Amino acid sequence: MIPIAYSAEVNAARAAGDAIVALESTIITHGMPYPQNLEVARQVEGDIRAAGAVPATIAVMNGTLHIGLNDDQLTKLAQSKGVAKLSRADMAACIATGGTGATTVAATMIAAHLAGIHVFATGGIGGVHKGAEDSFDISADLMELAQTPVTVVAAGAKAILDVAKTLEVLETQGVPVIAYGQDAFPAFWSAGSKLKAPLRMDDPAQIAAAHKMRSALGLPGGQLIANPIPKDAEIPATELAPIIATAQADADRAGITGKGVTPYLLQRIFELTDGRSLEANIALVRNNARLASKIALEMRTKQ
Ligand code: PSU
Ligand code: MN
Repeated sequence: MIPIAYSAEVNAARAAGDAIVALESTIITHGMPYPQNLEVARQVEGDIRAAGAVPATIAVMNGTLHIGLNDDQLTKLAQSKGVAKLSRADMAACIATGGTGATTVAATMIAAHLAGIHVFATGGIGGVHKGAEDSFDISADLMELAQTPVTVVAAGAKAILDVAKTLEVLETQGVPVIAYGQDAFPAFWSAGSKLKAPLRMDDPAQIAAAHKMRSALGLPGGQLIANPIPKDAEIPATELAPIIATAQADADRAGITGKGVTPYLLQRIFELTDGRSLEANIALVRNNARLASKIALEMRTKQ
């Protein structure tokens, strides 16, 4: 038996067959500093409600897998220090031993699928890190997209990653990568990039239809929807490149490895941009929540 707890609004939405959008919690505990993390978590949930869907923030707390958090639980999570970062490898151990942990994209997809939720909004996915040919640091998020049927809306992949290699792995794994409303694969803090996305769609209904067609064809796995950051919030890639290089060099010098790499780089870039990276991050997560809500509504109406 899985110790699983649904929030009141998610429970009601499940019973009524309403549209639900899953949200991850690592972005809260490891991706943004307090108190902005809590403000953003609340804003994103509000954006989803305003769009006519129901938010389900996912986390493990004291051995229970929560699908949807109430405001007390969200606040507690946003304030906690040293919370575990859970991916496919460690989620079961955390639940079985009564632990507390935030879910990454991979773990959130697993939980969303268990709960019958098909759509999930986040900021950026994990990917192939620069220097992966030596470190082998490739996020489990990519393999999860290949096996768990959840459509994930993100703003592309961060330039802290090797984005070209990330796209190669996604192709190898058979994951549809769909840019929304443009040809280029968006570069997280910037809307455009030199890389073309393998697929493009301009309509949330097409994205929902493609998700269902995968399952009809018997294909496992989900889809990655790459939604460009709104133009008024973007930071030019040329401005960020030297900052990312500095952050990467600092991480190497400090000997950061494994799960520590992504949170370290995000925090260092936040410091080096005087918080501007966070402003952009907030704008793009909210934008992704709005698109995910539209997709979730389409999935429901045509079921
Ligand atoms: N990328 C971001 N912000 C984040 C993360 C990635 O721009 O907060 C988090 C997500 O939870 C993602 C995880 O699933 O980091 C990937 O970590 P790793 O590279 O260790 O797999
Ligand atoms: Mn990693």
